[in-house]
Amino acid sequence: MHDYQYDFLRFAIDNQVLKFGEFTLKSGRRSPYFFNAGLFNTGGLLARLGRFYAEAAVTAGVEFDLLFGPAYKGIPLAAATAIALADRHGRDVPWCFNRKETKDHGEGGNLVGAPLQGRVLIVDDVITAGTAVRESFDIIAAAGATPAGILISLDRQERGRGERSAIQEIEAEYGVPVIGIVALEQLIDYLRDQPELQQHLPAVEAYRAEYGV
Ligand code: OMP
Repeated sequence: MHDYQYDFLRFAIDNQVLKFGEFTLKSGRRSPYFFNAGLFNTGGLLARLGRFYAEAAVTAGVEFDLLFGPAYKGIPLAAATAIALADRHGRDVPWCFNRKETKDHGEGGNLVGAPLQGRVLIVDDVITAGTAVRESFDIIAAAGATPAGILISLDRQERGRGERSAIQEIEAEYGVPVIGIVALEQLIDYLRDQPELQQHLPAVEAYRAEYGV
């Protein structure tokens, strides 16, 4: 595990973005943990979050020309990542986002920000079964741009529609990498290392045995 991954897990757990308990997921699965990126809800938290995203993108070495934040949750994440890339990595990368509703006045269109072109890195929160992220590929294809990868906070490493993980399916289908700041694997290692969190390990491991890959 990289230092930034360890720091990110501590950051997410301390701020109760990553919680343990019983949660129903979008897929209907009952999970013993949940990651709610909406709780990075102050300027300071968002600034720190952006630095983790930027660090993960740079460490992965993926080449991209533009960041795309899918509405709604990807929008502040792409903005925070763009700021951190400029402030911390000397890279002033264009970014844009979509709106969910079509605008019929003013500048029109569903895209806001830099033109959606070149190699596009999608910035989002979590991938479980991979339903949400597929829409972004359609938007990128419709604009004639090329997907470069997906950057997310947490890869839950769960089976998607078949036996492979949702992320393996996406990687195979679209031919791009999915970069998680952390994955379930690192979360489990982290829980093993923290005496006060070890109580959550059995449920998380049982969940991985049932739905994991
Ligand atoms: P999929 O569309 O199944 O990949 O689920 C991704 C979405 O699930 C995210 O964009 C969230 O809305 C939600 N989610 C979380 O935010 N955190 C989690 O830990 C799990 C989920 C989820 O419902 O699977």
